[in-house]
Amino acid sequence: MTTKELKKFAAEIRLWTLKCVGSRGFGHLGGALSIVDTLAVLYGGEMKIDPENPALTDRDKLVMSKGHAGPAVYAALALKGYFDKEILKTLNQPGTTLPSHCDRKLTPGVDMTTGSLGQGVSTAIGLALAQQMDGTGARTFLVTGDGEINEGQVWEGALFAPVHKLTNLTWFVDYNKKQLDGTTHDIMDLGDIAAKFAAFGWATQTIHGNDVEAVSKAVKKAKAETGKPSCIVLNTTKGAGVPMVADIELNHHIPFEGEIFEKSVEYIEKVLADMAKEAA
Ligand SMILES: Cc1ncc(C[n+]2csc(CCOP(=O)(O)OP(=O)(O)O)c2C)c(N)n1
Repeated sequence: MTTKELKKFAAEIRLWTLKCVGSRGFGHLGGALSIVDTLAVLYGGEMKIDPENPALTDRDKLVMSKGHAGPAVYAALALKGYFDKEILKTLNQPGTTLPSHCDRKLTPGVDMTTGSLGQGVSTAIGLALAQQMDGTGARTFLVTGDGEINEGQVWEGALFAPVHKLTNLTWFVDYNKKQLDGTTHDIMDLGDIAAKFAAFGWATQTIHGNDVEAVSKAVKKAKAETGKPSCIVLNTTKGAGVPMVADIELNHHIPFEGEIFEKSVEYIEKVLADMAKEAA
Protein backbone atom coordinates (compact mmCIF):
# COMPACT_ATOMS: atom_id res chain seq x y z
CA MET A 1 0.00 0.00 0.00
CA THR A 2 1.09 3.59 -0.61
CA THR A 3 1.30 6.01 2.32
CA LYS A 4 -2.07 7.48 1.33
CA GLU A 5 -3.64 4.03 1.22
CA LEU A 6 -2.14 3.17 4.60
CA LYS A 7 -3.54 6.41 6.09
CA LYS A 8 -6.97 5.54 4.71
CA PHE A 9 -6.72 1.98 6.02
CA ALA A 10 -5.74 3.33 9.46
CA ALA A 11 -8.75 5.68 9.45
CA GLU A 12 -11.03 2.77 8.50
CA ILE A 13 -9.58 0.65 11.31
CA ARG A 14 -10.27 3.55 13.69
CA LEU A 15 -13.84 3.91 12.46
CA TRP A 16 -14.61 0.22 12.95
CA THR A 17 -12.81 0.12 16.29
CA LEU A 18 -15.16 2.91 17.42
CA LYS A 19 -18.20 1.01 16.12
CA CYS A 20 -16.99 -2.18 17.77
CA VAL A 21 -16.48 -0.63 21.23
CA GLY A 22 -19.57 1.57 20.75
CA SER A 23 -21.72 -1.53 20.26
CA ARG A 24 -20.86 -2.55 23.84
CA GLY A 25 -21.09 0.99 25.22
CA PHE A 26 -17.73 0.91 27.02
CA GLY A 27 -14.26 -0.50 26.51
CA HIS A 28 -10.49 -0.16 26.23
CA LEU A 29 -10.48 2.53 23.61
CA GLY A 30 -7.35 4.57 24.40
CA GLY A 31 -4.86 1.73 23.98
CA ALA A 32 -6.74 0.29 21.00
CA LEU A 33 -6.47 3.57 19.09
CA SER A 34 -2.79 4.15 19.90
CA ILE A 35 -1.74 0.97 18.06
CA VAL A 36 -3.91 1.38 14.94
CA ASP A 37 -1.19 2.79 12.67
CA THR A 38 1.05 -0.20 13.37
CA LEU A 39 -1.84 -2.56 12.62
CA ALA A 40 -2.47 -0.71 9.36
CA VAL A 41 1.14 -1.20 8.29
CA LEU A 42 1.27 -4.86 9.31
CA TYR A 43 -2.09 -5.88 7.82
CA GLY A 44 -1.64 -3.42 4.96
CA GLY A 45 1.12 -5.57 3.47
CA GLU A 46 4.08 -6.08 5.78
CA MET A 47 2.74 -9.33 7.23
CA LYS A 48 2.57 -12.43 5.09
CA ILE A 49 -1.01 -13.61 5.67
CA ASP A 50 -3.93 -15.02 3.73
CA PRO A 51 -7.42 -14.03 4.95
CA GLU A 52 -8.82 -16.87 2.79
CA ASN A 53 -6.64 -19.31 4.71
CA PRO A 54 -6.12 -18.02 8.28
CA ALA A 55 -4.28 -21.24 9.19
CA LEU A 56 -1.64 -20.92 6.42
CA THR A 57 1.30 -22.71 8.03
CA ASP A 58 4.13 -20.40 6.98
CA ARG A 59 2.20 -17.18 7.69
CA ASP A 60 3.61 -14.35 9.76
CA LYS A 61 2.02 -14.04 13.19
CA LEU A 62 0.91 -11.18 15.38
CA VAL A 63 0.81 -11.45 19.14
CA MET A 64 -1.17 -8.54 20.56
CA SER A 65 0.15 -9.06 24.06
CA LYS A 66 -1.84 -6.02 25.25
CA GLY A 67 -4.88 -8.16 24.54
CA HIS A 68 -7.30 -5.43 25.64
CA ALA A 69 -6.59 -3.78 22.25
CA GLY A 70 -8.62 -6.62 20.71
CA PRO A 71 -11.21 -4.31 19.09
CA ALA A 72 -8.53 -2.65 16.93
CA VAL A 73 -7.19 -6.06 15.85
CA TYR A 74 -10.72 -7.23 15.07
CA ALA A 75 -11.40 -4.11 12.99
CA ALA A 76 -8.23 -4.73 10.95
CA LEU A 77 -9.12 -8.41 10.48
CA ALA A 78 -12.68 -7.64 9.38
CA LEU A 79 -11.43 -5.02 6.92
CA LYS A 80 -9.03 -7.61 5.50
CA GLY A 81 -11.96 -9.98 4.97
CA TYR A 82 -11.43 -12.54 7.74
CA PHE A 83 -15.08 -12.07 8.76
CA ASP A 84 -18.04 -9.78 8.18
CA LYS A 85 -17.71 -6.24 9.56
CA GLU A 86 -21.17 -6.49 11.15
CA ILE A 87 -19.73 -9.12 13.55
CA LEU A 88 -17.68 -6.27 15.05
CA LYS A 89 -20.91 -5.10 16.67
CA THR A 90 -21.11 -8.26 18.80
CA LEU A 91 -18.09 -7.41 20.96
CA ASN A 92 -18.18 -9.27 24.27
CA GLN A 93 -21.82 -10.30 23.87
CA PRO A 94 -22.82 -13.84 24.88
CA GLY A 95 -21.82 -16.31 22.15
CA THR A 96 -19.65 -13.82 20.27
CA THR A 97 -16.47 -14.73 18.39
CA LEU A 98 -15.02 -11.39 19.58
CA PRO A 99 -14.23 -11.32 23.30
CA SER A 100 -12.87 -8.06 24.72
CA HIS A 101 -9.37 -9.63 24.80
CA CYS A 102 -7.84 -11.61 21.91
CA ASP A 103 -8.56 -15.35 21.76
CA ARG A 104 -6.98 -17.48 19.05
CA LYS A 105 -9.58 -20.22 19.39
CA LEU A 106 -12.53 -17.90 18.86
CA THR A 107 -11.52 -15.39 16.21
CA PRO A 108 -10.31 -16.20 12.68
CA GLY A 109 -7.00 -14.43 12.14
CA VAL A 110 -6.05 -14.08 15.82
CA ASP A 111 -2.75 -15.91 16.32
CA MET A 112 -2.43 -15.92 20.09
CA THR A 113 -4.67 -15.68 23.13
CA THR A 114 -3.67 -12.73 25.29
CA GLY A 115 -4.92 -10.53 28.09
CA SER A 116 -2.75 -11.45 31.02
CA LEU A 117 -0.12 -8.77 30.51
CA GLY A 118 3.44 -9.95 30.00
CA GLN A 119 2.59 -13.47 28.88
CA GLY A 120 2.41 -12.61 25.18
CA VAL A 121 6.14 -11.92 25.23
CA SER A 122 6.86 -15.53 26.17
CA THR A 123 4.39 -16.98 23.65
CA ALA A 124 5.66 -14.71 20.85
CA ILE A 125 9.19 -15.87 21.56
CA GLY A 126 8.02 -19.48 21.40
CA LEU A 127 6.35 -18.82 18.05
CA ALA A 128 9.41 -17.05 16.65
CA LEU A 129 11.70 -19.84 17.84
CA ALA A 130 9.44 -22.47 16.25
CA GLN A 131 9.34 -20.51 12.97
CA GLN A 132 13.12 -20.34 13.02
CA MET A 133 13.43 -24.09 13.65
CA ASP A 134 10.95 -24.79 10.84
CA GLY A 135 13.04 -22.64 8.49
CA THR A 136 10.03 -21.19 6.65
CA GLY A 137 11.27 -17.61 6.88
CA ALA A 138 8.06 -16.61 8.69
CA ARG A 139 8.08 -13.78 11.22
CA THR A 140 6.42 -12.96 14.51
CA PHE A 141 5.33 -9.44 15.40
CA LEU A 142 4.74 -8.71 19.07
CA VAL A 143 2.96 -5.69 20.55
CA THR A 144 3.19 -4.84 24.23
CA GLY A 145 2.01 -1.80 26.10
CA ASP A 146 4.43 0.43 27.97
CA GLY A 147 2.72 -0.22 31.29
CA GLU A 148 2.88 -3.91 30.40
CA ILE A 149 6.66 -3.88 30.42
CA ASN A 150 6.51 -3.26 34.15
CA GLU A 151 5.91 -7.04 34.27
CA GLY A 152 9.01 -9.07 35.24
CA GLN A 153 8.27 -11.87 32.75
CA VAL A 154 8.83 -9.42 29.92
CA TRP A 155 12.50 -8.98 30.77
CA GLU A 156 13.23 -12.69 30.75
CA GLY A 157 11.98 -12.68 27.16
CA ALA A 158 14.04 -9.57 26.38
CA LEU A 159 17.11 -11.49 27.51
CA PHE A 160 16.22 -14.73 25.70
CA ALA A 161 15.50 -13.49 22.16
CA PRO A 162 18.93 -11.95 21.34
CA VAL A 163 20.77 -14.92 22.86
CA HIS A 164 18.83 -17.17 20.48
CA LYS A 165 19.28 -14.73 17.59
CA LEU A 166 15.55 -14.46 16.86
CA THR A 167 15.97 -12.10 13.92
CA ASN A 168 12.45 -12.99 12.79
CA LEU A 169 10.97 -11.36 15.91
CA THR A 170 9.92 -7.70 15.96
CA TRP A 171 8.66 -6.26 19.25
CA PHE A 172 6.68 -3.02 19.24
CA VAL A 173 6.41 -1.19 22.55
CA ASP A 174 3.35 1.06 22.39
CA TYR A 175 4.83 3.96 24.35
CA ASN A 176 1.67 5.99 24.90
CA LYS A 177 2.94 7.00 28.34
CA LYS A 178 -0.22 5.93 30.14
CA GLN A 179 -1.36 2.72 31.77
CA LEU A 180 -4.58 1.78 33.54
CA ASP A 181 -4.75 4.37 36.28
CA GLY A 182 -2.01 6.87 35.61
CA THR A 183 1.14 7.67 33.69
CA THR A 184 3.97 5.19 33.24
CA HIS A 185 6.24 7.93 34.65
CA ASP A 186 4.33 8.13 37.94
CA ILE A 187 3.63 4.41 38.37
CA MET A 188 7.00 2.82 37.49
CA ASP A 189 9.14 4.98 35.26
CA LEU A 190 10.62 3.14 32.28
CA GLY A 191 13.62 5.40 31.66
CA ASP A 192 15.16 5.00 28.22
CA ILE A 193 13.33 1.98 26.80
CA ALA A 194 15.41 1.67 23.62
CA ALA A 195 18.66 1.87 25.61
CA LYS A 196 17.48 -0.96 27.86
CA PHE A 197 16.66 -3.18 24.86
CA ALA A 198 19.95 -2.28 23.16
CA ALA A 199 21.81 -3.30 26.31
CA PHE A 200 20.06 -6.69 26.11
CA GLY A 201 21.27 -7.12 22.51
CA TRP A 202 18.30 -5.92 20.45
CA ALA A 203 18.42 -3.77 17.32
CA THR A 204 16.36 -0.76 18.36
CA GLN A 205 14.48 2.09 16.75
CA THR A 206 12.41 4.84 18.34
CA ILE A 207 9.85 6.40 16.02
CA HIS A 208 6.60 8.35 15.79
CA GLY A 209 4.21 5.45 16.21
CA ASN A 210 1.12 7.22 14.89
CA ASP A 211 2.73 7.94 11.54
CA VAL A 212 2.18 5.10 9.07
CA GLU A 213 5.13 6.17 6.95
CA ALA A 214 7.50 6.04 9.92
CA VAL A 215 6.13 2.67 11.04
CA SER A 216 6.40 1.29 7.53
CA LYS A 217 10.05 2.35 7.21
CA ALA A 218 10.86 0.94 10.65
CA VAL A 219 9.31 -2.46 9.86
CA LYS A 220 11.26 -2.69 6.61
CA LYS A 221 14.46 -1.83 8.50
CA ALA A 222 13.70 -4.45 11.15
CA LYS A 223 13.18 -7.06 8.43
CA ALA A 224 16.60 -6.26 6.97
CA GLU A 225 18.31 -6.72 10.34
CA THR A 226 20.67 -9.69 10.61
CA GLY A 227 21.66 -11.52 13.77
CA LYS A 228 19.42 -9.60 16.19
CA PRO A 229 15.73 -9.34 17.03
CA SER A 230 14.27 -5.85 16.66
CA CYS A 231 12.53 -3.61 19.13
CA ILE A 232 10.60 -0.62 17.82
CA VAL A 233 9.59 1.90 20.46
CA LEU A 234 6.45 3.62 19.21
CA ASN A 235 5.98 7.13 20.51
CA THR A 236 2.20 7.23 20.47
CA THR A 237 -0.78 9.00 21.98
CA LYS A 238 -3.37 7.06 23.93
CA GLY A 239 -6.56 7.63 21.92
CA ALA A 240 -4.60 8.71 18.81
CA GLY A 241 -6.60 9.93 15.83
CA VAL A 242 -9.82 10.61 17.74
CA PRO A 243 -9.59 13.85 19.77
CA MET A 244 -12.80 13.07 21.69
CA VAL A 245 -10.96 10.09 23.21
CA ALA A 246 -7.35 11.37 23.20
CA ASP A 247 -8.35 14.47 25.19
CA ILE A 248 -9.71 12.45 28.11
CA GLU A 249 -6.96 12.28 30.73
CA LEU A 250 -7.72 8.76 31.97
CA ASN A 251 -8.86 7.10 28.76
CA HIS A 252 -7.85 3.50 29.37
CA HIS A 253 -11.35 2.06 29.73
CA ILE A 254 -14.16 4.52 29.10
CA PRO A 255 -17.93 4.69 28.66
CA PHE A 256 -18.50 4.99 24.93
CA GLU A 257 -22.08 5.63 23.91
CA GLY A 258 -24.38 8.57 23.14
CA GLU A 259 -22.73 11.89 22.31
CA ILE A 260 -19.07 10.85 22.58
CA PHE A 261 -19.69 7.84 20.32
CA GLU A 262 -21.61 9.86 17.74
CA LYS A 263 -19.10 12.73 17.67
CA SER A 264 -16.16 10.33 17.37
CA VAL A 265 -17.71 8.42 14.47
CA GLU A 266 -18.66 11.71 12.79
CA TYR A 267 -15.06 12.89 13.19
CA ILE A 268 -13.51 9.84 11.53
CA GLU A 269 -16.15 9.77 8.80
CA LYS A 270 -15.14 13.35 7.96
CA VAL A 271 -11.46 12.35 7.92
CA LEU A 272 -12.33 9.60 5.44
CA ALA A 273 -14.54 11.90 3.35
CA ASP A 274 -11.71 14.49 3.16
CA MET A 275 -9.30 11.77 2.04
CA ALA A 276 -11.75 10.68 -0.66
CA LYS A 277 -12.15 14.31 -1.86
CA GLU A 278 -8.39 14.75 -2.00
CA ALA A 279 -8.00 11.55 -3.99
CA ALA A 280 -10.73 12.53 -6.51
C1 LIG B 1 -1.17 -9.55 34.53
C2 LIG B 1 -2.17 -8.46 34.39
N1 LIG B 1 -2.31 -7.55 35.37
C3 LIG B 1 -3.24 -6.57 35.28
C4 LIG B 1 -4.07 -6.51 34.20
C5 LIG B 1 -5.13 -5.43 34.10
N2 LIG B 1 -4.77 -4.43 33.11
C6 LIG B 1 -5.34 -4.45 31.89
S1 LIG B 1 -4.76 -3.25 30.90
C7 LIG B 1 -3.75 -2.65 32.10
C8 LIG B 1 -2.86 -1.47 31.85
C9 LIG B 1 -1.92 -1.71 30.72
O1 LIG B 1 -1.21 -0.56 30.39
P1 LIG B 1 -0.39 -0.50 29.06
O2 LIG B 1 0.41 -1.73 28.92
O3 LIG B 1 0.36 0.78 29.05
O4 LIG B 1 -1.52 -0.56 27.96
P2 LIG B 1 -2.09 0.61 27.01
O5 LIG B 1 -1.87 1.91 27.66
O6 LIG B 1 -1.32 0.51 25.74
O7 LIG B 1 -3.53 0.28 26.82
C10 LIG B 1 -3.87 -3.39 33.27
C11 LIG B 1 -3.13 -3.14 34.50
C12 LIG B 1 -3.92 -7.49 33.20
N3 LIG B 1 -4.67 -7.51 32.09
N4 LIG B 1 -2.96 -8.45 33.31
